Amino acid sequence: MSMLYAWRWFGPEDPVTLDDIKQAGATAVVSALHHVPNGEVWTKKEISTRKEMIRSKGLDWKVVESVPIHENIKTRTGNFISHISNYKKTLENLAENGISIVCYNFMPVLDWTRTSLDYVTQDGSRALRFDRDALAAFDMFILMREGAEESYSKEERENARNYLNELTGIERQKLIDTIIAGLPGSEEGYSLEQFRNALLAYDRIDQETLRQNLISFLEEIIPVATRNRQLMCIHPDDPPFPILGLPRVVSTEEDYARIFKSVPDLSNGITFCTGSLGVRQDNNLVKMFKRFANRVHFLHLRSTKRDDYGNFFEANHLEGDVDMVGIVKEIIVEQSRRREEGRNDASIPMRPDHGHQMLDDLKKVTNPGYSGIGRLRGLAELRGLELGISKSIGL
Ligand code: DNO
Repeated sequence: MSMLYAWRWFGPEDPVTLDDIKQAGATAVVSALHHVPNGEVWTKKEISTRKEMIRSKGLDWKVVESVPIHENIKTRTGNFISHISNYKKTLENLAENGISIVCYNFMPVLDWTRTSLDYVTQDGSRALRFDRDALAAFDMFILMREGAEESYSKEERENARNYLNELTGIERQKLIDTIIAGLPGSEEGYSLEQFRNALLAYDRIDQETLRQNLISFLEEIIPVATRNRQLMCIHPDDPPFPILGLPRVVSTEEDYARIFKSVPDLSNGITFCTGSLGVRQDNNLVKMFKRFANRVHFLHLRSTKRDDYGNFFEANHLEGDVDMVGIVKEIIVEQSRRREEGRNDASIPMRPDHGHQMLDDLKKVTNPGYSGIGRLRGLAELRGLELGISKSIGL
């Protein structure tokens, strides 16, 4: 039995079509109703329309990524009570449509963050990259966040200043857009002014408060998911360390352990994203996977390559710092264990996460990280890896 090969599809506007996805070797789709404003209920009708669109091409809408969490829920301010009740209603409506795996994240203000979307790698393909000096330059000298200097050492401040001085006006604007205009799948995009205000909402929210807010949210929604036999899977912070003075609570093994200890139900699970978690040297991914294997409801497989300064770029799927061979072996072992237990979630849904912009995709406008050919390469490599390991260990 193999993983369930899935592919993220952003909906009818996605330049990579459902027909393309079938040819890539995926049988399932990961999708979301991105047009529904964050915080509103996804109606049964809207969900079934999307589901039927996918089914008509012979594919299955297996995972929702993401039902976004409104900022009011993260900060427990404003209308958070009605937003949580809408969230529950959305879960009910998804369950009625037979959709049982729901991915989400609890990153304050921004979903995933990069500073460059077209970093040229050694072979000429383009990758996403995170550069600490670029982020620091944005933070201190463009956004001019109050107190930002305190987040950086003297050396970092100087490096950031030098970085900024090298930028042309166009590059500077590109940096701003990359950080705050919203990467694919993010439900929020901001102007600089809006962004400053959004950060202010976290002025009095430290790491422990944010963690408590997450747990309070889980205490409300996990019982609903359990009743509906749904699996919730929280995506790690990307990058998995604090940025822009914001707290982070889903970056390490200890963070996950605390989340699961507080709300132990099995439907409180994880989107095991090797690329996000792998950015931290102190995250031992194989160890983490083994510890939480039972709760891995969804897999994002990709790799990153970091340097000693804390910069990283997205490497080819089987290269970089992630021990993909070790992880895929553990996935196979876990799937076999579930099969023996007679669990109906023995085949874990995965998607090849991100990919380089390469070959023909270099001539197209693509969703950064989500071009067709780069992910096709990733999926092909990962399927081959799984098959090879499976055969060699006889599982
Ligand atoms: C980036 C993605 C994230 C992810 C969300 C999950 O490519 O992995 O946008 O979908 O953080 O809620």
